[in-house]
Amino acid sequence: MKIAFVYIDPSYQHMGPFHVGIASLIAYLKQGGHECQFFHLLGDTPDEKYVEFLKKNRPDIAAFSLITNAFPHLAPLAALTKQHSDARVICGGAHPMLYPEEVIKIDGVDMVGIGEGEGVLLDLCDRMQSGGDISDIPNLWLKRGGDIVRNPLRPLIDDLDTLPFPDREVMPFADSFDLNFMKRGVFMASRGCPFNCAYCCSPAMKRMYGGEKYIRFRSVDNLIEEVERVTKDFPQIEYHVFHDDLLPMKKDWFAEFTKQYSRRIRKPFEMNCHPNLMDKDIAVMAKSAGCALIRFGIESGNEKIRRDILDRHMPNQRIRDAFRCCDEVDIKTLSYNMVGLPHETRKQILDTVKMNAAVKPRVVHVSIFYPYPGTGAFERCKQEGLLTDKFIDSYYEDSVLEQPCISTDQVRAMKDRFEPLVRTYSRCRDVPAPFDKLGEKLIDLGVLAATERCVLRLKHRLSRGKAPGERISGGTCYAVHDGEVKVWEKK
Ligand code: B12
Ligand code: SF4
Repeated sequence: MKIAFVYIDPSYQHMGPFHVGIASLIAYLKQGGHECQFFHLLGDTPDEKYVEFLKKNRPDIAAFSLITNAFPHLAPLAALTKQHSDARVICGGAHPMLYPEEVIKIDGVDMVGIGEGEGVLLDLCDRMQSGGDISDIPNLWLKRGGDIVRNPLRPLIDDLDTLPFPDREVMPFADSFDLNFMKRGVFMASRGCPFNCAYCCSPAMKRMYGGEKYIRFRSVDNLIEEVERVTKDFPQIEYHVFHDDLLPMKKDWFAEFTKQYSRRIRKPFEMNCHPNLMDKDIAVMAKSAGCALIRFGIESGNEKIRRDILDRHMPNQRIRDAFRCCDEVDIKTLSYNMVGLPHETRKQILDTVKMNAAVKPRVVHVSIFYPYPGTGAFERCKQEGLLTDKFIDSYYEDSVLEQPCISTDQVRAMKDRFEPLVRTYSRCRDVPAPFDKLGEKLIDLGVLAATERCVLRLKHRLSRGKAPGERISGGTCYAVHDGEVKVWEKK
């Protein structure tokens, strides 16, 4: 069978055309004897280019990988696929997994893959090839006559080492190196996360699988073998990125990983960690293996918002300690932050700004809260009537919430001013007491008054040609280059 993977990527910013999930599926299907093709569909890709791709490659199956922000692009693409090819259309990925009913309804979509995609796609290709019946494949939902057949979930892949390494040819991995300093290898060592943050899709997927063992790790040997191979195949690579939800989740595994990584790879790397998991041991192990950057979710600097809205349970001191552990061994840090959370006021956003000013991450990442269907946060926003039907391609641009405690323009203004404010509060903290506290109070007052002015300026900029929903500020990009974490503004 010829299967064409389409990566709908409207908010493409700086990461290039590599998608670990699709690369895993391609490797699995190739191993099963099927021919895979790939189309990277960006926000500005003209329809003609996609039609040309279909006509040239004549796939039997068009497989769309979708996150929520890409979903509104699906209907016209499914229609184009049907109009210009004989391909059956199947969708999978985070959004179809958590919202299959909505996806299967779309005209032109024949099937939806729920859960992990490897087994369902291989069974589908094999059965279509042999002319067999496809209606009872686990993880597959399909249209049959006027009905929808909803097959149950198959068990999760228990041993991730049984999977082939993600394919880096069909999806042109080397093309991602064209972008600035981003000469990096990209890997996943695990699937799943033990935490239950209300805004995240990971717990929603875990719930879908009930009591099954959701968190799985590849063996260190298996992972390091892939890293070695990629380092050798792509000598341009300067550093490696582990996209796992939390790479140091299991201390023993991480100890073994860092030991082998430092011996066999010797390149800087970056990873995600959770403040609750971070301690001196992890920091020392990470440093010994060449870790250049650790990314932490602060998300909100206000304990009440974290606990009551985000289901992230940790005191402020824990966050400060986690960053301090990294500072002590000279590992740079990145903080993820959200503004415009449900019921969040400008003052509470300032708590997040101040937390960043206190822990001084090398890279500050800020986005506007976006509730993903299937998550606890989405349900809450829906129940409380906070959700609008606005569609946004990227959560750097706009809020989909409407709430009395803060206007959308104020959220956008706070998002736009977040990083300069972190710098300002940070400078204030360097002033001796009691002037530091006094300075902070004055800035608080200034900021709350100034956001009104910012909102007016923002409106002025919008009226000069930036439509609502278009990106206002570029935000921050970073990469490890010459062993240092370099930061630059997105265009
Ligand atoms: C690495 C990562 C990134 C990387 C790389 C992107 C990528 N897709 O590889 C970067 C940093 C670029 C990124 C960016 C973004 N990401 Co991201 N990312 C992740 C992360 C941490 C891991 C993805 C991964 O590799 N998973 C492992 C693989 C094996 O799983 P998978 O991709 O889901 O694929 C499996 C199944 O979904 C299925 N499948 C996938 N495609 C298909 C297709 C078919 C036909 C079938 C049948 C099955 C199928 O089979 C695969 C193998 O089993 C996930 C969280 C997570 N733990 O999954 C978030 C996640 C996917 N990202 C998310 C978001 C929101 C974004 C951004 C929009 C953020 C932003 N505003 O910039 C962008 C969008 C970029 C884009 N267009 O894809 C959300 C998506 C939520 C949602 N409901 O849509 C997630 C789920 C995190 C979250 N908040 O909960 N991301
Ligand atoms: S720690 Fe990260 S990956 Fe885990 S549930 Fe929270 S946000 Fe999701």
